Amino acid sequence: MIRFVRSSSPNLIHRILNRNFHCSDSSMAVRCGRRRKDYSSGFLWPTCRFESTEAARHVDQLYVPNHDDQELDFPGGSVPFRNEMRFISESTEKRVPCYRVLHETGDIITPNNFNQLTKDVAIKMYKDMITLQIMDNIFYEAQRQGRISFYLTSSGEEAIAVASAAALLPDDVVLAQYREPGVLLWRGFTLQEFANQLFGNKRDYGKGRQMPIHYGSNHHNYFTISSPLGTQLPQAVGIAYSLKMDKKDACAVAYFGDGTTSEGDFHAALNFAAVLGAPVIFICRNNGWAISTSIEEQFRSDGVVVKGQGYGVRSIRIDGNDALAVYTAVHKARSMAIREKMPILIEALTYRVGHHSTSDDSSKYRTTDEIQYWKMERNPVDRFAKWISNNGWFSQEDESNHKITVKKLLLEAIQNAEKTEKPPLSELFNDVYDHLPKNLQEQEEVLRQTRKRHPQDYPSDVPL
Ligand SMILES: Cc1ncc(C[n+]2csc(CCOP(=O)(O)OP(=O)(O)O)c2C)c(N)n1
Ligand SMILES: [Mg+2]
Repeated sequence: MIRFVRSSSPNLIHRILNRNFHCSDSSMAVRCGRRRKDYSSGFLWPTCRFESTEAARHVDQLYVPNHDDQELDFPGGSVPFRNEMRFISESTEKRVPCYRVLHETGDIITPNNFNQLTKDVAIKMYKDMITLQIMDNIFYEAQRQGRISFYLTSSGEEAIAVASAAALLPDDVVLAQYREPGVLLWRGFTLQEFANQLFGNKRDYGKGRQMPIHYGSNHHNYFTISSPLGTQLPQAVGIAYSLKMDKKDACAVAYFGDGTTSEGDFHAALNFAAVLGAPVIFICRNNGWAISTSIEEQFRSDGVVVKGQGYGVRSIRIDGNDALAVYTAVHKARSMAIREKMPILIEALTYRVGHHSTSDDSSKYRTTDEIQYWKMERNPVDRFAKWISNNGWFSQEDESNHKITVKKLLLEAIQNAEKTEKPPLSELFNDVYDHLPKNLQEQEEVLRQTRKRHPQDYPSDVPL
C-alpha cells in the first residue's frame, strides 16, 4: 500500500510513537548505539541517537492533553493545554518505513496498489536505464582520456531519474541537481545533445560556459543545472506557484541529494511551498553520501522524510532502487500536488555506486564491501530487468541489440561533438546584458590582449 504521511496528523504520530517505545532500557541501549554495518542484512542507515528512554516516554504522552478541555486560542488554530511538562523527543526508535513494490527477484510484493505500467512505457524505461549506463561508461572513459574535463555518473541511481520522469508529463517543469540526466533522456534529449554539452562546443545550449554535466533544455522544460547546491529548490517553488496562478495542469519537480538538505535553501523552499500551497514535488535522492560526508555525519534525524512534516509538507519514503515504487509514488504525488495544490516531499533511498565525480576517489572513505553490496544485491536496473523479463517483454537478444545501437550512436555523437568548433570568445561576455556594459567591454579587450601575448596558455580551438 502506498501511504504518504499527512503533513499535520498528530493522531497518526501518536499512534506511531506509541508503537515505537515499548522497550526496556537495556534493549533500547543496544538498539540505540551505533551499529556495526552489516551489508548482508541490508543495513546501512544509522538508527536512533538518544541514550535514554526518558524523552521517548515523554513523547508517548505528548498528545494527551489535560482533562479540563481548556485550549489556547492561538493564531493558526487552538492548542490544548497540559500541566505536565513534556519535551518532544529528538528521535524515534523505529525508522519511517520505505515503500516498495518489487522484490529483488523481480516479483511484485502483494498486496500492492502500484500503478501498472504499459508494456511500451516499461520497455522505454528499461532501455533508458541501459542507455544511461552506457553513457556513464563511455563518457567517464572520455574524461579519463582527457577528452572532456569532468563527468559524474548516475550508477546505482538509474531508477529514480528514469522512473520519476516516466510518471511526469512534458509540461511539468524539472529543476534537477546534476545526477539526473535520466530525466532528460526520458524526455528525448539526444545523445548528440549530451555530447555537445560535455564537449562545450558551439552547439551546446550553454555555449560552452558551464562545466560538463550542467545540461539544460528549454524544449524539454528542464532548467539548466546550477553548481551551487540547493538553488533550484526555492526556484522550483516560485515556478510551481506561477503554474498554480496560471491554473496550469502541471507541477514543478525539484531533484536534490541528501547533502543538499543541509543547505538553507532546502528549508526555505519547503516552508515557502507549504505556505503558498505550491504544486511542487521535492524528490530527494538519499544516496548515503555527499561526496565523502556520510549521512551519519549529515543528520541526526531519521533521514529526510521526517523533515517534511516539520514544514507542513506531505511526505513519503520510498525504495529508490525499485522503479515501480518510484513510478507509483511520483504518479500519486503529481496528482495530489496539482489537484490539492500542495507540495510533496519524496525521500528515495538509494546508493551512489560510483565515485562522486571524476574528481573523487571514494575508496578513500568507504569500503568496497559497501559498494559491492549495493551494486550486486540492490541493483535497480537488474531488479527491473527481472520484472520485465518475467513479463516476457524484453529478451536477452533485444537487450544486446539495444546496447550495440546505443554504443554506435554514442561513439558517433562523441566524434561529432569533438570535431565541432568551440563557441567564439565573444560568447563569454554576452547574453547577460542587452548591451555590453563598459566594464565588460574592457574585460573582453584585456582577455584578447592576454591571449595574444600568451597563446600557449589558452585552448587553440576557441575562435577569436
Ligand atoms: C553550496 C554548495 N556547497 C558545496 C558544494 C560542493 N559540492 C558539490 S556536490 C556536493 C555533495 C552533494 O551531495 P548530495 O546533495 O548528497 O548529492 P550527491 O552528489 O550525493 O548526488 C558538494 C558538497 C556546492 N557545489 N555548492
Ligand atoms: Mg548524496
